[in-house]
Amino acid sequence: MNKSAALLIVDVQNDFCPGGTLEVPCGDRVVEPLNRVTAACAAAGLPVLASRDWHPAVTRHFNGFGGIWPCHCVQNSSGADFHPALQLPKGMIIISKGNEPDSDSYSAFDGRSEEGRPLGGILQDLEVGQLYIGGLATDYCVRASVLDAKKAGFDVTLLTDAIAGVDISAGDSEKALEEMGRAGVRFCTSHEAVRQITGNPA
Ligand code: VGL
Ligand code: ZN
Repeated sequence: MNKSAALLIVDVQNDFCPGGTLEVPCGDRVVEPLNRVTAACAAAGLPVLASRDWHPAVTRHFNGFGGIWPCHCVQNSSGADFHPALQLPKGMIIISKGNEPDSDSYSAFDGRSEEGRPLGGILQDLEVGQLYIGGLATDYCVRASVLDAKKAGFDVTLLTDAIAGVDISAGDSEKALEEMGRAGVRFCTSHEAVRQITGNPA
């Protein structure tokens, strides 16, 4: 049986965008290319999934409680909302992660849908074989989600114009891209992805 493709949008939330509490430089630049691929998927009937960082107010992930990060993406806060310009098609699946107060849960594969189903199982049920992935941040949640997707056996394509990194240390995103490349991840732009999805020149 032919397995289908799907789009996984990682953590495109207000707190990771300009003005947010854990601002990724130019984080909002991912929105337009992601919307392009989302529209192509919606038109082709392919699943779109969006992960969100969904932390309790007290978690070891935050610097007030032993972690390294400023408070961000607290459950039900406006900082945890998806960026307002991100287009989310009807029927898209939200994956929440980081709800546990003891873990960082960078990977979307640590997350669950609103019905409590893990991402890996959802993708299996949808008979997804190929994942296009983009979002925030290249060196943390995108990296972890991409590597987990490869480990789980998916054919993974990273959308190179739809990612942005935190780069706490200069070069972190570069290193993450090299690591993903070594793991066998493919790279393409949102325009190339649209061409692949629609089979038409875009
Ligand atoms: C992320 C740092 C802390 C991410 C989440 O989404 O990449 N980064 N929490
Ligand atoms: Zn977080």
